[in-house]
Amino acid sequence: MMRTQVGIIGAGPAGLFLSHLLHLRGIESVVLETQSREHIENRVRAGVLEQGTVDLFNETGLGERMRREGLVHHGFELRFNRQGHRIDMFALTGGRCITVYGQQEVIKDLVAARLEADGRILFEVADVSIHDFVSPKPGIRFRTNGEAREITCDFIAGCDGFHGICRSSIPADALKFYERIYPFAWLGILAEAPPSSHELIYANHERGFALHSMRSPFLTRLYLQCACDENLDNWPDARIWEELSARFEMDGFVLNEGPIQQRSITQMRSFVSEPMQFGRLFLAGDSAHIVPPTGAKGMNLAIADVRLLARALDRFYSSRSEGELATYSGRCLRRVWRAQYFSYWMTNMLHRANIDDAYEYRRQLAELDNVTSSPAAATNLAENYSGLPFD
Ligand code: FAS
Ligand code: PHB
Repeated sequence: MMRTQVGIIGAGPAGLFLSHLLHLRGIESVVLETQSREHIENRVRAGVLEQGTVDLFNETGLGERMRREGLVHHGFELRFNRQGHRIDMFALTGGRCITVYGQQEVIKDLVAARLEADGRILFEVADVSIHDFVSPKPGIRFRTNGEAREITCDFIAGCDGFHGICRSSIPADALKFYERIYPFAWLGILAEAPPSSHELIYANHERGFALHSMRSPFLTRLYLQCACDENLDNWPDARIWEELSARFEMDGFVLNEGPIQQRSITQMRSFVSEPMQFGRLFLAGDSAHIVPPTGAKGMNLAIADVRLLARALDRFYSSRSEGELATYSGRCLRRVWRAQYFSYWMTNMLHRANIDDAYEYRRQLAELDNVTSSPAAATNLAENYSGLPFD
């Protein structure tokens, strides 16, 4: 029987950063992860860190490689009607910007920091279940190397993502779900090609949405809107490049092509499960909420949740005060719903849900014209995209 203070389910950005923050406060934790270390360190997902996330990583000793390899961006481009319009985040927000640094790099840095501090991360566990989390002595059962094991702890952090077991372990009548499913998905590729622009480009073309991002001066990350039931087999490289070029078309712009290293389809969903806590079980990140990736909020929200959870747990252990634990969910949800609003708004401004709806397309173009010509509208976009200051 293992014993710890905080049992953490899931070694994604939420679980690993929580474990790191607790360690800095002298609080013990154990992280359980179903996948291998190699798998989680190579899973290509998010790419954009908000200003607040970057500041937190620097303040907590995680920023060294991010500062060296991350790409600091002061703005990004909205492209429509074959014209590019730059949103100057840095100027509009008084100096806030984003850093492009792949989620897999964040995971590598977090795993390295935890293992260097003798943190306990159990990879490739199976049959994880959580118990007695309404009591002051919750427990976690799992199998590792075929052997049944158990951990007793004071608290459980459910950081196991949308498909994990923690949210579904809470009695259904204690939860309320809010959901929006979008009638499109993203086909994403990672290509060995130098970026075609030094910043991100979000394009709303009559053929549909496309996004140009990157991972390094040699790796471009690209997405194009596709059908929810799209089959990657119908997208040979030539078709992917042809469609992306068409959607980014603009005089003088050339999309650099190269070997495609990785390709995937990501479904688009908005989802919130309330409350984010039940007894001594606290949910953080994708286990409690999902946003469409258009606003680049998913990973940043996970970090914001565990920043509050670590502080609340520190108050408990340092002064036996349960006040911040009791209000954890409400305090997270204010930021979660602001991100839900922004991600929903940006997704609907940039994607063509119905390619035949001519009115909707002209309305979108007018919205884009407004947000790129009104300083007030552009400031609102810049403030949300670079990340709202922490409470
Ligand atoms: P995660 O899902 O990252 O981590 C949960 C971890 O728990 C995983 O490692 C999983 O293996 C593990 N786990 C699951 N069940 C378990 C169990 N029963 N026991 C133990 N461990 C268990 N966000 C963006 O901002 N931009 C993007 O472009 C973007 N693209 C994405 C593409 C895909 C395909 C997906 C799925 C998500 C994407 N996201 C994107 C969102 C993503 O970055 C998440 O917001 C972020 O990973 C959330 O982090 P966590 O909450 O830690 O959850
Ligand atoms: C990425 O680089 O993967 C990325 C960037 C911005 C987004 C989504 C994904 O909105």
